[in-house]
Amino acid sequence: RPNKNGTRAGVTGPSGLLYGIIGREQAPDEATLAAMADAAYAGGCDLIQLREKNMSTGELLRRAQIVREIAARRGKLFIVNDRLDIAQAAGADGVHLGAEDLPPEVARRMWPGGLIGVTVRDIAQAQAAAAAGADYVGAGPVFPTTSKKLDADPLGVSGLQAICQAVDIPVIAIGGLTADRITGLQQTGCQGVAVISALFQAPVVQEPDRAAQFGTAVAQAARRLK
Ligand code: TZP
Ligand code: MG
Repeated sequence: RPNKNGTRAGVTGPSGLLYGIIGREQAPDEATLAAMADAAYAGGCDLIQLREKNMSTGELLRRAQIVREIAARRGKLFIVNDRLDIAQAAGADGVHLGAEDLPPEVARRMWPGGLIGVTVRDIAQAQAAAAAGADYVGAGPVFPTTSKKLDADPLGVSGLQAICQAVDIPVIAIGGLTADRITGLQQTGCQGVAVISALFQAPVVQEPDRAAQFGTAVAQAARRLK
């Protein structure tokens, strides 16, 4: 939903955005997914992306509906990875697309008001995503990560900065990010950070008493981004 500036709610803003990514490796069953998503929002996530590979459409839709409901209750954003159809069916705010998914210009035609994010590994891909109508790019991996098998070398802080300088849309850094490493991104111009393991590594979020503090260090580091 474009606002007056032509940007969309949520990904632009004065403070750094904390973007949590969760899937069945972190939350195997629906009750755990609900508890972890709720804890993540409580702990400072502005947005959660549901990222599931090789899951049946029915199961994915149910999991998307669970996170959608929690996001709505907390007034936070929710995005589905890969699947525009599931994102729309669940009433999500948007979809995140990679090289093997719908091209962003096609997704934009299908979903004019959706929040559309695109994975990029270099400047050329970032510029192409911006030209195709993406609302933000996810740039990475910035650091080595064990959460995804990747053939690309890490961008490093300077590679991330180069991408930030090359596009006008928000850049969300991803890959191997911890609170300390996020603090090291302050000069890059990235708008936010996307995080899997530093947020969702068991057992922290599975202890209800710790939910309130959950993610606080990561969230505080993210807030200090531009
Ligand atoms: N894309 C690039 S790195 C990555 C994805 C999905 C994984 C990030 O996970 P972590 O655990 O925060 O390094
Ligand atoms: Mg994808």
